[in-house]
Amino acid sequence: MFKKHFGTNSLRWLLALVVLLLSACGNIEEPDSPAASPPPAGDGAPLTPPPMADPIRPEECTAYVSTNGSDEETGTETNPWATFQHAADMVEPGATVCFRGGTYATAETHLSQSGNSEGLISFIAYPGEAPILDGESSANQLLILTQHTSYVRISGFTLQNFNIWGLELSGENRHVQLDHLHISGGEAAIHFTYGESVESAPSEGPVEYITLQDSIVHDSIYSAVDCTPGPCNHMVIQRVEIYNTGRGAESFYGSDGLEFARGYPVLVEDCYVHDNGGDGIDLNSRDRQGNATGVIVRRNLVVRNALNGIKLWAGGRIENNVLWGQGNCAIWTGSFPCAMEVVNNTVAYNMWNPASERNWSLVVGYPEEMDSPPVSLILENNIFASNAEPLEGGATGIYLGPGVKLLRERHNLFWSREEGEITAEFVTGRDSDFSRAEIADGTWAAVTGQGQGEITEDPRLVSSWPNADLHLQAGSPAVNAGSADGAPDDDAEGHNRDNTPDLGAYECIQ
Ligand SMILES: [Ca+2]
Ligand SMILES: [Ca+2]
Repeated sequence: MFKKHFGTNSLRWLLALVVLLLSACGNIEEPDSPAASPPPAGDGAPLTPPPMADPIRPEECTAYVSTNGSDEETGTETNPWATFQHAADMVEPGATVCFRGGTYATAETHLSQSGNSEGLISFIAYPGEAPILDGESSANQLLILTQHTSYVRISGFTLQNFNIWGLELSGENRHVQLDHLHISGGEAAIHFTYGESVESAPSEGPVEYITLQDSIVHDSIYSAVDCTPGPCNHMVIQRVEIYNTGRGAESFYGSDGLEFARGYPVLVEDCYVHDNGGDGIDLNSRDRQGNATGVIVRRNLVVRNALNGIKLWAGGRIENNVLWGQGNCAIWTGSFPCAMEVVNNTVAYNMWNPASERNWSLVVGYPEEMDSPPVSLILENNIFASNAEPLEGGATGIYLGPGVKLLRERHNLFWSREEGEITAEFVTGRDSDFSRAEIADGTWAAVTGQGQGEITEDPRLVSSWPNADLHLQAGSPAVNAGSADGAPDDDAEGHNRDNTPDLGAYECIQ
């Protein structure tokens, strides 16, 4: 009887109550789409189930593919085709090919028909059904958009058991919409552009105007979503969960969750990027001229990646992200000349894993690829706290390189390394390390002309490593401590920030 009446709603209320008891600032909102909202921080479990396609109406289907169909048939609902390849060869602009549920043994499939600006060609799961494209460990690739194939939508498929790439856009592909996909395995789940090496020019050209939304990609050998050599321009990545890539024998360098070597603008938002063997999000590593414009990385939950969490080499805005559990520096930016904005992020409990390397929690303009890359920096409303387990020692404050110019640095909270919260190599005439006390007593502000509203207290986050929850506890000194004109309108979870924004990615919602 108890079980019978203890339904889903009751469970939700109970969960909500537990969260409320834990923290007055906790997130108690329901996820609004399968891959949209990260689970409570600390829950490393993959988001399931695989996302389904946005519903279309059955009457929108113009052709059908079914596991019991035949390519000799006409592709109607009652006489469906059998293979993706046949459907791809038959379609014209405006076509909507609906795939019935079931597992399709799939060989390398080349999509060479384009839609146009009046009508995409859509390959989509039939409403409510789940087609699976299975390479049976013999196909090296599953879906290949050949050079110039454009105006295509691919939605609602699972791609599995391929050896190299699940989905490839080989070059000169534009206006491609990828959504509600579940792709696992291979060397990369999704590969954009083609070239001899990361350093070479793309042999089939760039890809541009691509959206990847509401999808799950994981367990590739190298980078899960890989744009090398690039460039990938005008890219939108939203609500994608990327995890467990590069965890095998080939792990670490070159095994990022999202790796775009070249190209911009790029928007990466509302993604959950976790437990990858390299970096979480790595953009513009080969854009050596610097000054990448329109690169925005915001509202992502970036957790337990073995190297850096977010790495923007050539500029951009990093906003409202939550980063914990990285095995190395959480945010690494500005290796080339550029403008960087780092605003309202919560960066805490990185480098606590015993396998971690001790490094700074934020790096801007480190002389590595270039001597003293010139970087103009806005650094505002962030929390940097408890980065690296305190007993381990090591450099865990933030690093600002010799070429950094502070446009605005204010309203940040520093609570990691008492003797060196900020290392500022551009400062001359004194030691470049600024202690917590020197931030608190105004020394940092006097030297730089910045540093208004800084906080050097424990931010009182909800919970620590290894089950970190970086929401603020009620009464945190970060509450209402932000700069209003610098803060984004909403927080990482879409809550409107008030006139007194909190520091970090989460506004405290009472
Ligand atoms: Ca990388
Ligand atoms: Ca507030």
